[in-house]
Amino acid sequence: MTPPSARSRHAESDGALASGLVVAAHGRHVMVETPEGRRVHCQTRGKKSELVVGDRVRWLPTGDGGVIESMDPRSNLLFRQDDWRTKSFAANLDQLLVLVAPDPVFSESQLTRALIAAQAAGIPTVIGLNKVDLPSTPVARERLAPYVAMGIRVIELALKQDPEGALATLRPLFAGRTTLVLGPSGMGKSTLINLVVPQAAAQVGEISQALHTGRHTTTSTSWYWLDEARSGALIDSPGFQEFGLRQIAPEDLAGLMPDFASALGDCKFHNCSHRHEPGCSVRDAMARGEISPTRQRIYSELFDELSQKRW
Ligand SMILES: Nc1nc2c(ncn2[C@@H]2O[C@H](COP(=O)(O)OP(=O)(O)O)[C@@H](O)[C@H]2O)c(=O)[nH]1
Ligand SMILES: [Mg+2]
Ligand SMILES: [Zn+2]
Repeated sequence: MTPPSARSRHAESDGALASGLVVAAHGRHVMVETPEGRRVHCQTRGKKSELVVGDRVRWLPTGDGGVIESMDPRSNLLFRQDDWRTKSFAANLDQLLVLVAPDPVFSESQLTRALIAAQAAGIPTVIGLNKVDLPSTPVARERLAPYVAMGIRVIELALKQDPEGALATLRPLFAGRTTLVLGPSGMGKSTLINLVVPQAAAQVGEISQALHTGRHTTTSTSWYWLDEARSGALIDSPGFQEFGLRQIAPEDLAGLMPDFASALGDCKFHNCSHRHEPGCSVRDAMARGEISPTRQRIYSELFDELSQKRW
């Protein structure tokens, strides 16, 4: 039976609930921004919060703070699933920008994993090749050619050497949208944030103080407004070592890799793994040179990884 206190609490809160956007989350502590732009330090009722940056919530004002009562349904959630834990990046994204560069050399496996996670979550992705002023740029372009061929947009940037040119490319891409920026360290993520976000440090400084994270802001996910009107936003997520895709079944992998997906549908075996079976339309496409050797290797490695039992 529902205790009377819980029932009345619910009845009371119905009329008084406010809406808001989660701009930072740390344990049970959540920073909620009201539609007017006021930031309220809220707490969740449960022990641990599932809320992530980008979530929309209903909250109940309590003196100087608030209590989260519910979360609105998400349009999407980008997350990675390592062997033992799920790490959510952010929710309700319009797009993902993955930043790479010729130097340090980026991992194509990490890039592919981010693209697969985004595809599985239904989030459009753009690849940003930064530091195109460097002499090794043609090598990086060559490595990205298969991604261009499979229909992914690749934009070229020289965030440090040509900030004006970078802004001309990025402003229309970011305008009116919520964009998560991901990238291994050293690719230019901080340079990008500082270039496009007014008062970047100030926007996150007070939050980490208020939530008592006691950690440097780069270790938690940050929300940045791009304009006074708060119409466009960037989300900066901390770097990662692993990018597990345990949420994906091996048989779904090919369908989430566009170069593989376009070759699907004509395999002799309905449960074809596209690795050694005869009469495989994906392997036919490989033989015709339509799928790059690197992508084939990554597919194989991922297929094995996702096929392994966890226990
Ligand atoms: N040559 C070159 N270096 C850049 C460019 N953008 C950023 N960098 C440098 O790359 C290094 C890493 O940049 P940073 O923004 O800290 O990368 P983060 O680790 O992804 O945040 C710094 O030394 C930057 O000055 C660029 O367009 N060209
Ligand atoms: Mg950085
Ligand atoms: Zn096949």
